[in-house]
Parts: sequence; structure tokens; C-alpha cells
Amino acid sequence: MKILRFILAACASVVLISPSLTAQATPTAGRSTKQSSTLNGYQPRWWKEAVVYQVYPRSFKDSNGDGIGDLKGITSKLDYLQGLGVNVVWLSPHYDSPNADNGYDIRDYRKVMTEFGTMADFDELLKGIKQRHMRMVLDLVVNHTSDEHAWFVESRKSKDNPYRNYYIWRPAKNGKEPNNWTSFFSGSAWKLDPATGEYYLHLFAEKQPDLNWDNPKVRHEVYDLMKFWLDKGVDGFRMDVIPFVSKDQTFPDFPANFDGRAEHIYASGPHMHEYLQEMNREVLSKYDVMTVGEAFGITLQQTPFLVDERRHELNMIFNFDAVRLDQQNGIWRDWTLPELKAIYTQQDRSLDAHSWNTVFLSNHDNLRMVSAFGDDSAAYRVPSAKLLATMLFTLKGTPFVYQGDELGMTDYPFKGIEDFDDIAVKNAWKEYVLTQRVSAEYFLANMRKTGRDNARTPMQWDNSLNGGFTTAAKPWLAVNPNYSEINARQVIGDPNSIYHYYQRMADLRRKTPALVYGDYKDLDPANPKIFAYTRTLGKDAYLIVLNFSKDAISYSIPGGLKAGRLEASNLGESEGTTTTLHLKPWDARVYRMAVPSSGTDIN
Ligand code: ISL
Ligand code: CA
Repeated sequence: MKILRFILAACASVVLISPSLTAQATPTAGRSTKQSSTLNGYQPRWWKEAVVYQVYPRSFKDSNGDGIGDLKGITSKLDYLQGLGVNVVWLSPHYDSPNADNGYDIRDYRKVMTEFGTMADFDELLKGIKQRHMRMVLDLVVNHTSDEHAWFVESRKSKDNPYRNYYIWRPAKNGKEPNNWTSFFSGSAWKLDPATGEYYLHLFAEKQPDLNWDNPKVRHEVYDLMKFWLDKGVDGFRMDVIPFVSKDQTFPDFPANFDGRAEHIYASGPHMHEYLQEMNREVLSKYDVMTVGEAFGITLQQTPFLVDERRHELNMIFNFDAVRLDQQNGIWRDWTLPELKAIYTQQDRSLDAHSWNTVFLSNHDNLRMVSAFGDDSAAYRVPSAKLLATMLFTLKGTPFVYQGDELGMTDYPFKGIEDFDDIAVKNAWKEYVLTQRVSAEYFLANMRKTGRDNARTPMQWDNSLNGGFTTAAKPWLAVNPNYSEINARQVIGDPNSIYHYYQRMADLRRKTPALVYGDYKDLDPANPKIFAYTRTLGKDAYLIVLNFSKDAISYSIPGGLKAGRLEASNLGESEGTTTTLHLKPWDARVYRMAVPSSGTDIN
């Protein structure tokens, strides 16, 4: 850790405007510089103690029968969310959009998407959230806009248009694209625009042109739109692919040893830290807000450079190491429990008490958690969903729950390409199947295990038509046919359901500082089936034991440690103060350990 601090300090002195790590935070409006009391070295913060719930509005609840989720629908379910025990809602993009990428292509940052309702509906939602003493963070998508945004409509008109440099335009090179960069949604990252005979950059869809963050006018447009929503009372932002905003605008080709993972190249632009620190100075430091960067392409080792509080950039980020353990470059792969455990240990080693991070295993871009990391068979779906919740709420970092995981919703049984909605899938189909590079069967088999639509099927509220998501005959995306047995009404009525287990875990975390700020230690990193770790804060020590298998296992707790008082269990097994646990398949337990009389910490 000392090495990393040295590097951080060295880097801080190099990045011209970065305050040195050791200097006291420069006093700014809204940020106290007094050293409040710390917990295990951490500055207590509401967003470190929070449980965040992601709402994908298109699929959450339809209130007007058009088959599309909307803001009024979310408002109608706020008691459900409050009952679950979450206290921050992350709202995926609700802004005006042509929906080329389901709202991640914004046409007007200050307007609510027509399908989702009106600004009055947004205000009503935010009011409902505040009345329940909850908070809401918005999705800030500013690496790119929609090609229908007024800025781009102007920018493409002529080379000398005042908005030309809001985006990234380049002439052809040797009659072709300016370099060999690729889009995440297939094909080149450059699109030739006939009106001016130049190419524009789009790391995602052609309808998502990248903004030129090297243009200070663009940065200040972004800061203004952030203030627009913050002044309405929102509590922060999840920042879409924020590490990509700075590009090496000499646009070198991918290096000769390129491994196919463009995100690492795109996340290594020269000015990312500079821009984040400017955003913090200009906007974030003036509000009591939470920021989480979707840090596609940032490694665990690089994470402190974004989230060390002394650098005044972000509060935390989403790394992709765990959530993408089951795929590589979009191809499904089998994974092992030691691989997953090693990620959490690496994260813990990379971050000291000046940094913070997230714990999540699902969102709108990935598979359903119980299908990807648990066992969604009839026998083990419920216990394994609870086991994953146990992990989510007891690892170090702010837990992010994705809508439907509290029901144990599963991946969807896609049949043909017509069942998919995602532009990433449709473009890949054109690139790989229509060109006969791969067979349709191979492509569909892979997409069933990696496709983002798995997580985007509508919330299953009850066992009525379309799972109670909509009264329309045809929702925008088909509801999983298992809604008749997997739905919110069923789980709320069942005290042993996954929903109530989430409730209990959220409550346990909220009242247990050791599970928030405590030291983390993996007791058995090489064990292929058991994840056993401790969380320790002074004399408060907790043991978490998770059986990631369908085998019954007699487990001797490493180091001769004794279990202790049971605090949570998905199968109701206790066994109390013992050194050997008889674990059932997918057994998850949280014990408060009896601290040795000598009072020595167990670490
Ligand atoms: O690579 C991917 C495409 O399958 C995803 O990992 C995803 O594009 C990447 O994680 C970035 O995601 C974010 O930006 C995209 C949007 O499509 C995603 O929904 C959003 O989460 C472009 O805005
Ligand atoms: Ca609707």
C-alpha cells in the first residue's frame, strides 16, 4: 500500500491541477475541511452506508397501458422500494431520446423522454423519494449524445459551424477511416458524413456521436446540465463510460499487440483526471452528492486514481472484473470461485481508507445475477439468490441491487434474433451471422448467455397478464414466461422469500458498522466451492461463509476460528459456536464471532 501511495502522490504532483494527496483539501463551499471522526480510518459518508437500487425505467412499471415503463409507474412502486430497505435509487436515463440505445442516446438533457412522461412526473417522483427519506441519482451520459441532439444537428452542417468542434471530426486517411478503432456495437468507430465529407467518432452506435471534451465549451455545457438537475434536488450521478471522455486526439491505431479489449485503450486518454477534477471543482464540490463512474476499461489497480478522496474526482466506480467474469470480448466463458474471490481481494488491496468502491453483480448491461453467478434451477434458485445477496451486503463497498434481483428473476429463454431488442445484439448479428462468419445457432447460444436483453425484460409484479407490468397486450419487450411463479406479489406474501431476505440483509448492514467500514479478509482463497471471509472493526468481528455449490460440505473454519452467534442464514441453519460447519447446498451464513477474551483482533 505504501508503494501505491507513493505513486499516487507522485502522479498528483505531475497532474498540474491535481491537489497534492497530502495537502489538506482546499476549503471550498459545501465541503468541510475539518477532519470528522473516522471509522477504521474511513470518513463516514451517507453513500458509503447506502444500499442503491437501479431502476431501468423502460422495464420497471407501465402506468398508462402503452407497454412501456414510465415515471408514474416508478412513483406507484416507491413503497415497494422503501419496504425492500434500499435508500438510494439510481434512475437509468429518463431524458428525451430516440432510443437507438434505450435512452443512452440523449437528444435533450433537460427534457423527459415522452414515453416516460413529463417534467411534472419527474418532480412528483423525486418528491415521493424524498418524502420516504430516500435519495435519487441520475444517469449522466455525456461521453456522447444522440445524433438528433441539436448540437450534432448543427455540428454536421458545415466545417465552420460554431458547433463543429462539439464533436470529433476527421478527414479520411488514405481514403479510409482515420484509424482502426472499433465501435462496441460492431464496425468502425468512424462514420463518414457526406455533407462535409469527413468522419465523426462514435465509440458506440452511429447514432451516438462522441462529444469532444477537449473543447471547454462542451465541458461547460455538461457542467450546466448537471447543475440543472442538482438544483432540482437530485443527489448525484452514475456516469456512463466516464473514463472515455478524454481521447488521444492524434488517434493512433490500436497497438500491434492489441488484445481486442478496446475499453482499455479508450479509458487511457490523456486528460481524464484533469476533466474529472475540473468537474468536481466546478460542480460536484458545491453539493452533497454521490458520484459513481461506470469505469469500463479501468483496472482495479488504477481505481484509486479515480476514487481517492484526496484527488477530488469520483466517490466510487463500477469495475468490470467481477460482473464480466463470465465473458471475454462478448464470448461466454466458465469461471471459478477462486477467480471471483481474487477480484475482491485485489480490490481490497488496491484501495485504502481514502478510497471507496462498489459491490455489484448485475445491471441493465449484464445477465440476471442468479443465472450468471448462482443456480437458476428450480431446486436452487431461491437459496442461491439469497447467498448472492448475502455476499452483496457483506463485502466491502456500496452494494448496488438491480431491479428484479430481489425477486430472483432469471435470464430469458430467447429463441430467434427477433426476440432480441438490443442494438449491440442486432449489429453483431449483421456483422457475424449475415456475413456467415459464425452460425446463427452459435451466435444465439452465446447471446442467451451474454446478451443485455436478459436483464431488460419487464419487472414481474404479479401473476396476471404480462406479470402485471403493463395492461397492454404487447409490452415493448416480452415478459419472462416464468412470471406466474416469480413475481413481487408472491415474494411479498412469503416471509421466506428472497425479497424479505434482502430486507433483512439491508437492515443488518445498516446497523452493523463492521459490515460497512470493517477490514476484509478472505480466509480460504483457494477453496473451489466455499467463500469464507471476515469483516472486522475493532472488537466487532463477523464471519461470512458461502457454499457456492450444490454439494453438502462439512467445513472446518480455517485458523480454528469459531463461528459464533448467527446473524443471518438463507437456510435457517445455525450450529452456533463451532469450528466445523455442516453446509447444505448454496448455504449462506453470517455469524457475529465471539472475540477471544484477550480482545485481540482476529485478523
Ligand atoms: O460493451 C458493452 C456492449 O455490450 C457493454 O459493456 C456497455 O456498452 C458498456 O458497459 C458501456 O455501457 C454504458 O454505455 C453504453 C450503453 O449502451 C450501456 O447501456 C451503458 O451502461 C453506451 O452509452
Ligand atoms: Ca407507459
